[in-house]
Amino acid sequence: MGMRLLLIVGLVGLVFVAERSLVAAESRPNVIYIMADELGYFEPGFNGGRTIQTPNLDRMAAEGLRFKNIFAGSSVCAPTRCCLMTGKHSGHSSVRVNGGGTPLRADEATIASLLKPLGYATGGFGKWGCGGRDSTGVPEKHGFDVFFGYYDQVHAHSYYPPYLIRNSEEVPLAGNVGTSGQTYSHYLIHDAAMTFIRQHARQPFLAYLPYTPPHGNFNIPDDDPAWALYKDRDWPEPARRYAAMVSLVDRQVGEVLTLLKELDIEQNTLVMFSGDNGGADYFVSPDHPRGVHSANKNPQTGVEYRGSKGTLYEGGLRVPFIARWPGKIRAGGVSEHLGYFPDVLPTIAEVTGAKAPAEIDGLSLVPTLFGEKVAGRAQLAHEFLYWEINGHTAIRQGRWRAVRPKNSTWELYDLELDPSESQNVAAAHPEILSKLETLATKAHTPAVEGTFSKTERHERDRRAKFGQQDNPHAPDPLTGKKPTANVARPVEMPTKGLLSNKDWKLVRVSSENVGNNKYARHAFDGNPATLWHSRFADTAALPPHELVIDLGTERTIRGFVYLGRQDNGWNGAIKDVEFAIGSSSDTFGEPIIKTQLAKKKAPQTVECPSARGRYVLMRARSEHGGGQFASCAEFGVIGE
Ligand SMILES: [Ca+2]
Ligand SMILES: [Ca+2]
Repeated sequence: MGMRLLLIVGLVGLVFVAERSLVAAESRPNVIYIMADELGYFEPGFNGGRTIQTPNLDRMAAEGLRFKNIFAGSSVCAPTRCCLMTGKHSGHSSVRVNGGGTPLRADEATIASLLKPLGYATGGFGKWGCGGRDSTGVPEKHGFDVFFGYYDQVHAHSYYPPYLIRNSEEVPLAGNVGTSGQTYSHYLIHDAAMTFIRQHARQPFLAYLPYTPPHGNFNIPDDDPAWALYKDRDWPEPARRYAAMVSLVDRQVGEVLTLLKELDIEQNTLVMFSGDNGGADYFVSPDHPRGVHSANKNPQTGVEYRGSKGTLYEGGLRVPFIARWPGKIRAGGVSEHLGYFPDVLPTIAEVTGAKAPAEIDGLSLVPTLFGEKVAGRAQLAHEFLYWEINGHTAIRQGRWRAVRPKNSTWELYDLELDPSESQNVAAAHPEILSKLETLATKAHTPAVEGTFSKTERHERDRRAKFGQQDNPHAPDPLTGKKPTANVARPVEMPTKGLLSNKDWKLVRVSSENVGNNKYARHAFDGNPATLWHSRFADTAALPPHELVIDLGTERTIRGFVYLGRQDNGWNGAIKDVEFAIGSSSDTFGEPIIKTQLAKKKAPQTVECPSARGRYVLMRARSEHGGGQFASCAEFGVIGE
């Protein structure tokens, strides 16, 4: 069936359904959509997870329908939220970059703007990510009566911000300075969501709960009951905090379901729960190359999904996804149906009697949710699923999946034979690849973002991550603009005994965070306020992380000096490290010294046996936080 014919069938189906099942105003159902930020596909118990306790989600899945193949709209936070809210895929959506506050256009319909005219109370609680303050994308201009939480995603990096946002106004949080404080923001967000549901129990409501946990910082108060479940495990602390944050969300989902029962509205409420993008493979180690919690590796079969958050392989896009509606959705079902986030808008439109806009890419999941008999029609299948982000492109059609990584050529995978995308079969099936390429080319249109009327409040929200909201000279925490301003009193490197770095050249680096201006050359530019950081903006690079430097001429070397990052972050503080000296930049022998660095701001000297060489290598093997990053503000060489 050609794309056009399928499209026509799809549109006719939508119009037909919208008219046939127009829901009587007095019986319109409530809709709750809960989304955890970064939850990996295999992490919840209902998808096989073994390290994290999710009893409430497991019960919700058992009482409802578990989708095995519903994919995220995109592989990072903001673009995926845009697809969810607007029903468009990422070749048609407006928010396609992950800067944090990129706005929806004023003219775009969202799930909330469709439901509001039908008499729905519409509330959002958590991380918006579809437009910063004073932009065309703010939620209160897109159908939400109230949105409480974070508008900008950089603001949302902190669980102790000095304030949260409610309908573009600041709500102060007592005792918070950005990096720490007394008021855990997510408790307030969840409380506000519960209050909203309670207040609107007697009228139809939409509650959109894009909760921030378990997205890092990996913070949860020590007195939270979820922390007690993991505090004594032998994982790095961030891995324990992460698990506790997932169990926190699990507990809160349980509270929402209990509240529905208490209010006697669970028979009239559709609840959906999902992750937002593919798992990030957090907390990797030699024993756990795909992370302690195995986000993209089936703990039961060992089958892995390639890639993780930020990529467009399966691991970047697979999310846990369940739906529950007692009496409407049969309990304990499992669906293989292939769909993605753009399907959520037409699904909610159909169950509420709203009319979905014509230009969306999603297909209602109602026949799958309620059964084709009840729905009175078959489930429509997508002709293809399409994704793009940061120059990467991917398209899926049935068993076939074509992926074009940034600046590379198309790859083709047969997911039926090769779910891990390990064998590129492009050469064996040129006709299939050619067809998918054509579809992908047609699916892409240039992004048209919304706009800001002014940016001061938006920039203030981003600085609030570090409690720097009142300092207009502080740098943007994501872009690093004005980097020196972020460092009040950077520690200078010692000069005595160090070789001059005037003629040094960077030979190579394992990865650098170009998107954040944290270049490798910053590790020896003489400015302690600038730093090298390994890549994390789109996909995280895995350790080891290396810097290779050409000293310009052969030297006698007696040691090294490491200066950790001087801003407020500890992310990237190197723990296990080794240094090597060579006469060629291509081959280094055994490291001349292996040691551990401390987590501190002061320069750290590592002495080594005296050796001669022109090239030095620093190899970071682990980070103090147990994460996959490395950073360095300055690197010095002791010698003559
Ligand atoms: Ca995310
Ligand atoms: Ca520097």
